[in-house]
This record gives sequence, C-alpha cells and structure tokens, in this order.
Amino acid sequence: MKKNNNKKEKIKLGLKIPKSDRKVTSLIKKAVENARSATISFHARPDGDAVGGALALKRILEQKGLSVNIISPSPPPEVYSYMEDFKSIKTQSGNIKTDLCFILDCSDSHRLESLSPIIKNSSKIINIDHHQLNRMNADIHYVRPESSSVSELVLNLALKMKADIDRPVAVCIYTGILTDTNRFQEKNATARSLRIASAFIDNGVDPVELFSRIYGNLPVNRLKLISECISSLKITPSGKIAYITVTPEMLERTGTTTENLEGIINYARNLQGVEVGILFRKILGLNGVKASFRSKGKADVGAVASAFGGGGHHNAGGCLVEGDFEWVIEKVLREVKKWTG
Ligand SMILES: [Mn+2]
Repeated sequence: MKKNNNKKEKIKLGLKIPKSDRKVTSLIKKAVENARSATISFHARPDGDAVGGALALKRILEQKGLSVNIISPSPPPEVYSYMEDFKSIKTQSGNIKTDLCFILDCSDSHRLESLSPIIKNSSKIINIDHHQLNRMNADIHYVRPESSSVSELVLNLALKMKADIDRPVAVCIYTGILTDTNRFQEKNATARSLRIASAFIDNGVDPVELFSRIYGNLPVNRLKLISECISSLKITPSGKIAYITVTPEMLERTGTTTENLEGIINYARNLQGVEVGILFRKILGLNGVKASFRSKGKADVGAVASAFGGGGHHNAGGCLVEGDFEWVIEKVLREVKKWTG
C-alpha cells in the first residue's frame, strides 16, 4: 500500500456509524451547529484515549468553524506530544465561558479534580464516555461501555458530522484505541475497533512507528520500578491469586510516580494458573491501601471492589480500604478467595 503523506487528504474509512448511536450523535451535531465555541476536558492524569480523543475532537470542531480550547486538570504525558496540536492543551482554567463543554472519558465529575467547580458553571455539557458506571451531570450523554475507547466515539461523531478525517485525526484516534485496549489485548478490542485501526493503516497511519513512540520509549527508572514490583510479587497457596505490593519508598528509590505503575498489575494477572492479579499500594500520609484488581477468569473483581466501596467491572476494579497494610491485604485476599476458591 502506498503511503499517503498528504496530511490534508481525507481518509475514506468505509465505515458506518452504529445504528444505536445515530440519535445521540445527531443531537450533538445540532448542538455544534448552533455553537461558536467549545471547551474540551477529561479526567485528571489523562491517558492516550483522553488526550487523543480530545485532540481529534478539537480538530473536527475547528473544521466546523468553532473556536476550541482543551483544558486538562493535570499535565498531559509528554509521550503523546507527537499528536498534532498537543502543545495547545492548557492546564490552567482560563476562559471556559464557551457555548459547549465536552467532557471526555470521565465517569465522575470528581475526576476532573480542580476543574470540577468550573465545569459546573459552563453552559451546555456533553458527556462522552465508555465507563461502565457514569455519574456525570450533563445535558447530552453519549456513553457506550461497549466501545473500545472515547476516541472511537469521537470518530462516530465525526462520521455523523461528515467531517474530514485526515491523518492527524486518524493518528489521535488510533492512539486512543491502541492504548485503551492495552495494545488490542483486552475485551474492549472489538471487531469494530480493529476495523477502524485497519482502515487507518490502509490510509497511511504507521502502526509500528506509533507503537514504538508509545511503548518503545521506556525510561530506565520505570524498569527499575517494575523490577521492584516483581520482587514484591507473592502467590497464594492455591496459585490462583498473585499480588504485588507497592510502598512510597519504592517510588522514591526509583524516582518514579504513581503514574508509572500503569500496567504493572498485568505481570501478576498474566501468570500461568493465576485468575486474579492484585496491586496493593500504600498511600502516603493515610492509613489506607489502594487495591487494584484484574481478572482473566470467572472471578468478578468489580464485585470484590464494590464490597469495599470501590467499583469496576467483571475483569477490572479498584477500591481504597482503610487500615493497616498487612491487615488490608489479608482482608482483601479473603474476599477474592470467595471467587477463586
Ligand atoms: Mn478511555
């Protein structure tokens, strides 16, 4: 396939928007047609899906003549700086008195952290999300838990608005799908998300280059953290539960932050014979432990997390449990064992 180097050229995807999404996307389309300006925001400590979805949406709305701001509650990861217009993302609230306010990938307004009060004063709020449980207050809800990513929903909206999907938009959306499906490894790697990726690759998106920009760029201190985490790994006598424990000292020693813990839980879950992987993290200055769960079998870890006041879905969940480190671990393991036997 000849690579297309013209950024402006429109990509022909040959994809239709899902029937069930037509009504809500046409509502959003109307709102966009009646607006002149928009703000886009997303959850704090944004990931590839939040950043990619927002940058794609910005470009699409600008095409329709809107002036658009992206405001992030915390700095977006530099690893995504290859995306067009990345530098335009602001971290200060600035002027958000815009006609529309899009909130992406955010299950709860608390996850907007410092921005949550500002968003409340905004005019029309459009909530685009794919979390199982979404508690956002908004005027229009476009929430699809079955979708691979928010970026895929942004693409559906672009199709509805008959926007030009050019290479920069495709790169952003591809990034969102790739990162949110954990490299096409999780349940949300649907046939449709793979079809979208395939159409983008046919039109000049380079999957090897994007993969190496995102995953072939591992800082040494993160590898040191992974090494410490793996050293902490324990497996219960049944062999069905594996858990990693993380202390603030481990982060300090390796010069890393909690963001660097992303994905490390998979080392526990992916072990042979293991059904549930857990990551326990001691919280600095708090008598509590954060537990994250991943399962690959019948164990419903969302239910386990809910039992401790947290949440999630069948294969992934998280909660914060008050109490001493060792005591919490024991208590949580007992709950998980109800599922693994
Ligand atoms: Mn997402």
